[in-house]
Amino acid sequence: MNQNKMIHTSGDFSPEEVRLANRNPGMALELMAEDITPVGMHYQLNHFDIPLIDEKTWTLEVNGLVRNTLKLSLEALKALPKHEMIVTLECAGNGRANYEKRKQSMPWFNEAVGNARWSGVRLKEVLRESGWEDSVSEVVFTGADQGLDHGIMHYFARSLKLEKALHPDTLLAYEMNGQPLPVQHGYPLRLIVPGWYGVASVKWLKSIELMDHPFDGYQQAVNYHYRQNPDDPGKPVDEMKLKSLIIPPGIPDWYTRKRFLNQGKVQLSGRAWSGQGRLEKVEIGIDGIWKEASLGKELGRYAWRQWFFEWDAEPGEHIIQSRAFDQDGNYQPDEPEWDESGFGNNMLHSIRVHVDDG
Ligand SMILES: Nc1nc2c(c(=O)[nH]1)N[C@H]1C(S)=C(S)[C@@H](COP(=O)(O)O)O[C@H]1N2
Ligand SMILES: [Mo]
Repeated sequence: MNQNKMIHTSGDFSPEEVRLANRNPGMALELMAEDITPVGMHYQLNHFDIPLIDEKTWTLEVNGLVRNTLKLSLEALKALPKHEMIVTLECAGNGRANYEKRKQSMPWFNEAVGNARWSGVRLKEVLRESGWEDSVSEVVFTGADQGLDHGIMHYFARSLKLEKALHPDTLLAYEMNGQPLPVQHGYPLRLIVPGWYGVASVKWLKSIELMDHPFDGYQQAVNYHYRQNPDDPGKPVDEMKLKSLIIPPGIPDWYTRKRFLNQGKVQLSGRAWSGQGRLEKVEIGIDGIWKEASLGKELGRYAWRQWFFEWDAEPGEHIIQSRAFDQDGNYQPDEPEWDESGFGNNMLHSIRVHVDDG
């Protein structure tokens, strides 16, 4: 796996990490007060340069082991039945910077998440038009963005097993929050694989290829695997793990982001989600004493859920923590589980606050 050799680091962030952080904005956590993340506040993860696509000349090609090769305009796609879903997307690297030893990559703390309304056409509607050979097992999605990673030149591409591609909620989206896809989120067309980490949802789609063998592209076969060590063959990153986050209460100090509150009743809130759609409850810990939060309304099978917790804040320093539980009794760990690439860190969220008596 030397194609996947990684540098781990502690402490100061490198200029490369800061540059990636500037190119890939996160969601300001206070925006979790909104059910739907406004377009400009949704996190972004762009591996290479954002491709500028002209919708007049763009087509989606569907090829490979199909009965009919297709070249579909955006208009042709829009003529198919429209499907809409509210979907929480999170980057698999969210939480990477919270590791003691982090991989040098995009240094997310907790902000690589957003919840949007995506609409478009079910992928299976398009695959029904192309048809496929009996031998087809895998579907490859290629974006228009190209670059190098570990010396390998490629277009960003990912695959799904045929069964997942045919799932009624696997979507080819041309709208986000009721508007044409913004350029940074994949204009004119992107895949949305709800419940899975964001990497599956290929942006700037230019082609879909049906194959009878596993796809060996870099972002599929090498990158985006959970690994315990560099030689570990690893397990592919797919469903989003159970997670919860806290809207930082009170007011911040500009530079340190430390939080300041007045004593008395504070309404704490945040969001929780599970890629499997099996969120059961959220617990809030105040200085290590845990109590159950109440849950807000369900926005949909694939959407985050708001939680609320009233806290009677007493003067002093406090640690506020949140952890979600699923219907199988799993809950977020106290410490990150090790991963070579810093993928899938779903440790509980902690915020330190200072409560004033004034
Ligand atoms: N073509 C293309 N698709 C892509 C990416 C990319 O760099 N290129 N990044 C992926 C990753 S890692 C994530 S987390 C999501 C981010 O989607 P967003 O920027 O719309 O939030 O897009 C995925 N799809
Ligand atoms: Mo990602």
